[in-house]
Amino acid sequence: MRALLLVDIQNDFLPGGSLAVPQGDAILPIVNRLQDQFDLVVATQDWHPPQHKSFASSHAGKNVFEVIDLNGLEQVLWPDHCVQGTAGAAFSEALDQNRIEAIFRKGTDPAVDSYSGFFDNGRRKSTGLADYLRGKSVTEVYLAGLAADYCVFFSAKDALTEGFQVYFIEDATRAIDADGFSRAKAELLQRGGHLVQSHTLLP
Ligand code: VGL
Ligand code: ZN
Repeated sequence: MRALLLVDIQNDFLPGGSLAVPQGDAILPIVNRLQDQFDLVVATQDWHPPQHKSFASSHAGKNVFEVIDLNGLEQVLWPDHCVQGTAGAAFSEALDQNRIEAIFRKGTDPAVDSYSGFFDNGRRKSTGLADYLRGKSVTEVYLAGLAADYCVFFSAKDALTEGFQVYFIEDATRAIDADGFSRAKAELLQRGGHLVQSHTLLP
């Protein structure tokens, strides 16, 4: 079975949002067209409590995009984003949501960030996504969403370590940082992942 994982297609990562990914909205029509080509569609949702430790505003004297050590993990400090229950945390109105069978929320622990939809950044807690997919007999995971160099990339890496065949739909993602995305793509290929373009999946 083939699953499409829609990563963090939320207002705060789209133009006008607090952590807008450049051209993030360009993926919306693609992602909507792709959904019918899959047996299963699942989404992740970045879902932080207020004053999450990944927010620069939670650290006096620190600036957005500075990197700090957070309990032994390297942490980029982000603008406040995807705060639970806010409009910024909601999925885009332009995203077709009818085919989404399950939503896995992440980043809910105030002290640890969670880029991947499978595990937190310290790999201490699982969201249950891998077992959910295995329970649905999924063997191939296709990834789309935002941001390519953070949450989509980390989700793809964990999907590989969980034993799925992984396909990163390059034009159905956009990155925060172009160089970071180049490195991410090289790493994914080196780990056995595949890069695909949406047109190869559409009729
Ligand atoms: C993300 C930074 C912080 C993402 C989430 O969805 O890529 N990036 N939180
Ligand atoms: Zn976040």
